Amino acid sequence: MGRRKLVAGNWKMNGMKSHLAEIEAIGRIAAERPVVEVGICVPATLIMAAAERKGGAFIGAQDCHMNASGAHTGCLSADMLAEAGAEYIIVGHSERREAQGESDADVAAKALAAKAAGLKVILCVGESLDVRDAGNAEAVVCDQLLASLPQGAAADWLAIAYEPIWAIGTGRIPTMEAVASMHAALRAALASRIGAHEADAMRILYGGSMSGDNAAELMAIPDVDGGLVGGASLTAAKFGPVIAAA
Ligand code: G2H
Repeated sequence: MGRRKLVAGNWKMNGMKSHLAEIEAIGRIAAERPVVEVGICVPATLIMAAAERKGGAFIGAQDCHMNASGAHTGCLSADMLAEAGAEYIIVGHSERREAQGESDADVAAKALAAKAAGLKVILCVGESLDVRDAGNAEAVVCDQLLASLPQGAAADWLAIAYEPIWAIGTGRIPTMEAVASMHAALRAALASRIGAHEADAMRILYGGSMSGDNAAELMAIPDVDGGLVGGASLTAAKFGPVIAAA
């Protein structure tokens, strides 16, 4: 055990230069709470400027191409993002799996590309409401995790984020029992692939409407090692209480 909590903001397609003051404020909060690893995954256009203002936080990206370079108009490589100042990257977010048709194999390839560029990776998995209602969420999400897991997955460069799709941006979250059960199932699935020791060291974050109102209860669950936070990470006023709860 002894996993350091990881709390990462995911600004999605939000954030202009006028929001850099929030990065500075979040960076100050992070510097005051070094027991928690805190960061913000910003739009790529903000990475350079955010990296200059990050304080005690890390700056992350939200996606990369799986190739290192080439004829991929409009895409960004992991090397480019790292050079700009990103230290982390989100891969496999459900908004990309759904809207951009990213497959599990794509997600694993992107994770490997990110690792090759020296980035740490937050790999997202999660079930739809149909799957949850059908009662087989844990089996589906564990299968998704194992299919998305890159070769050489290890706790020093990879974290998992469990994000039930129906909880994203809706204000709804699963019961604490359901979160606890899912995270335990995911850790067991990890152990089956990478061994119990490595699985025990790997952080499994919860994501989906995490906020200052529910973060303490969620992060008190033994297998919840932090959060991937969307709407509640956009300002220091909202993100601060989540960081404080970790
Ligand atoms: C889930 C989460 C951030 P929100 O997508 O990854 O967003 O906290 O707004 O539900």
